[in-house]
Amino acid sequence: MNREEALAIVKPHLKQERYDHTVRVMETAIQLAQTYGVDEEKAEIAAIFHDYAKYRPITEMKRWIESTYLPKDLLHYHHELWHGPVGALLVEREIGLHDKEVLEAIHYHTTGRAHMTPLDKVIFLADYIEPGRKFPGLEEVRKSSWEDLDYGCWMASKNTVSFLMSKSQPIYPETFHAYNALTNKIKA
Ligand code: DGI
Ligand code: FE
Ligand code: FE
Repeated sequence: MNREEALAIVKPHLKQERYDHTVRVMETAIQLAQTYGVDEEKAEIAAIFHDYAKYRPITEMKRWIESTYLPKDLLHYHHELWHGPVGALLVEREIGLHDKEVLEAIHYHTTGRAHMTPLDKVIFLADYIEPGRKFPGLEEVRKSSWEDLDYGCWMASKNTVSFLMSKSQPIYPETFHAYNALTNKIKA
């Protein structure tokens, strides 16, 4: 599947603004992959499909979580977290994409996880720093992202955890696991 085919498949599943975000994540992910020696084709395809399930009805995502191998604890957290794991499942089932590394990068793109693969990190960070984003502290993350992949991910993860805590939001365990693992890695 080439870039044009993949984009044409994903487009009807997204609103225009989300499609535009997807294209920017793709461009950013390819640049990060080039910078850090990560497989560019995998980065491209994972980025194109990372938000595949973003607009699935909450009830449908809930059913997929209940009826498959997906972690049940997701049901106790915000439904915004569901589109990554459900997206990975549906990209495999509906698109027939079976690359485990690509599916895992899609699965964990919102929360991260402990010991993220280089591809996980490229997608996680590209989603956070793509040029259309506006978060407090983002310029600093953008700058670090081109100097040190772990440090960029650590800053993105730290900002997300701080933001969620400032809003008194529950934090999913994988989100903490990502932050803890990255903190230990950059201190080592
Ligand atoms: O799908 P996107 O909008 O491109 O971005 P995303 O997949 O990173 O989703 C972002 C949202 O997910 C953002 O509002 C922060 C939120 N989020 C990330 N980790 C957690 C979380 N929300 C909760 N409640 N808990 C988390 O651990
Ligand atoms: Fe997302
Ligand atoms: Fe996204």
